[in-house]
Amino acid sequence: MGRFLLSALLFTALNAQAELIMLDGHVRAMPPGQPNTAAFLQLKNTGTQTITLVGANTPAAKKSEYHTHTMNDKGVMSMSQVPSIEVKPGQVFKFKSGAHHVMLMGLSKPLTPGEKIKLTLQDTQGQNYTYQVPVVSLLDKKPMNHNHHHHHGQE
Ligand SMILES: [Cu+2]
Repeated sequence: MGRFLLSALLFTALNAQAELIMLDGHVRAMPPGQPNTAAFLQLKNTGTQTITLVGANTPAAKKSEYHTHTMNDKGVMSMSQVPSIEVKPGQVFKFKSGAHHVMLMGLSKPLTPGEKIKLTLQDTQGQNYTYQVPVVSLLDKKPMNHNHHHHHGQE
C-alpha cells in the first residue's frame, strides 16, 4: 500500500514537468449581445514530451471548445470543433485568426478590454495549464492580411 502510494506520487511529479508557456495571447471583446468570443494564444512546449490538449475552461464562459475554420464544398468558411491540439516538445502552437482558436461560448458577462480572464487548458494526462489572457478590443487586435485604411475623424 505504502509503496503503491509512493510510486503514484512519483508518477504525478514526473508528469508535472510538462510545461506549456503562453508567449502571447488575447481574447476578443465582442459587441454587447454577442454570447461568444474567441481566444488566440501562442503556446510553447518547453518540456520533453508531447502535450495533447483536450479540454479548456474559463470562469468567463459556460463552455470552451477548440475550434478551427474549415471550408465546405461551397467554398464557405465555417468553424468546426477539433477534439485535440497537439504540441510537440520545443514547438510553438499558434491559435490565430482564421485558423485554430479557443471558442468561448455563453459568456457570463461582456468582456472589457484591459481586463484579463483566466483560461485553463487540460491535457490527456489530466494536467492543467492556467493562463491570464488579456481582453483586447476588436478594433486594436493585431493587424491581419488587410490593407490599412485610416479613417481620420474630427481631430
Ligand atoms: Cu469558433
